[in-house]
Amino acid sequence: MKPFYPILRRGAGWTLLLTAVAGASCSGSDDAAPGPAEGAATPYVTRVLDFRPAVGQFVNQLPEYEAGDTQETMNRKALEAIGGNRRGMISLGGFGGYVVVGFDHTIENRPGLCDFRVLGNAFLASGQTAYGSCEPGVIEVARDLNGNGLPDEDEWYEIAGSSYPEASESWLDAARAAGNDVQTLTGYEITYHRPTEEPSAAAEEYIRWEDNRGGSGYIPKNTFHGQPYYPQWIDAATLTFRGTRLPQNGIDLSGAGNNYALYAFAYGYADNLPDASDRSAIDIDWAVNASGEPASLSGVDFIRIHTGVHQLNGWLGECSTEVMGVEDLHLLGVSIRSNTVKP
Ligand SMILES: [Ca+2]
Ligand SMILES: [Ca+2]
Ligand SMILES: [Ca+2]
Repeated sequence: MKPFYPILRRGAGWTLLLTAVAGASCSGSDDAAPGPAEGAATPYVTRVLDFRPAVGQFVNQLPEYEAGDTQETMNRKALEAIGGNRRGMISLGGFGGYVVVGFDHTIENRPGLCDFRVLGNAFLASGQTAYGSCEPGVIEVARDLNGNGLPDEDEWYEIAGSSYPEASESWLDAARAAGNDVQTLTGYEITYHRPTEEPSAAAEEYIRWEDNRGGSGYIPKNTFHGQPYYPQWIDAATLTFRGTRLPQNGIDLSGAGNNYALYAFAYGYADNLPDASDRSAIDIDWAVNASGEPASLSGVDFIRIHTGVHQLNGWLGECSTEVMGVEDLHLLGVSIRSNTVKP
């Protein structure tokens, strides 16, 4: 049976879901009026329209699920974490999990300059420039062209990062040699199954997944995180996510499964490079349509981030993108030339 509620297929169902969620959150006190607010613009997130992590070891903890929570209250908790300049953290779980955020103004696309960055907890290992904890999230942007205060299906565009539409990173040969799947796959789709029972200890065959390329497997439960990994406020028996999947960037330097280095992508992703790095900044000019052609947006009103890598990294667990906020670089007076980030 095709699940209705959590399905992320780009179609009417998703739009309806967003409408329902955003409509509900409009009654919340934190929610700014949709659209630009003259003179009152803040550089940060003011709305969380949809927080929908995939399964993962930090899910139901970042933010914390409590009995009785609903999609609306979890959206609010996500906003409490990453709204404004609070720099709390939400985890998007494994591949496909996502958050959709909005602002009290349109983030302007200034020619030749990067326009925003998504904050995360990525860092580089001591003394290293190539790897560390890099868990890239794919970024999509929407311009509210019809002015309804919501991101509609036909308003989304993907930020073409360094591995779009094909993988292109300096470390791909090493990753391939380590046995990684190093393809970029657009239109990748994965379905996770709610476990029939919650194991009390670590379990290898914990949460079953299948993709639309004939692949399948399990997300294990590890010894460090004992809570349920499947989002507890979602009743559906399966969760399906769809989007661009990036090359697997975790390489076990030990060869024994205990020292995973997560390699950084060159540019264009969330939670991939330290927030202070210019290469974490995004130029709206990189947005492309489904055919890979430039979207030519004058600005963006909504940003969607999903975990881009589908990989288990030994005791580190599944790759999961974390989000800590978004910054409008222009409102903060930060000038980063786009051609210094994307050569
Ligand atoms: Ca720009
Ligand atoms: Ca719209
Ligand atoms: Ca992270």
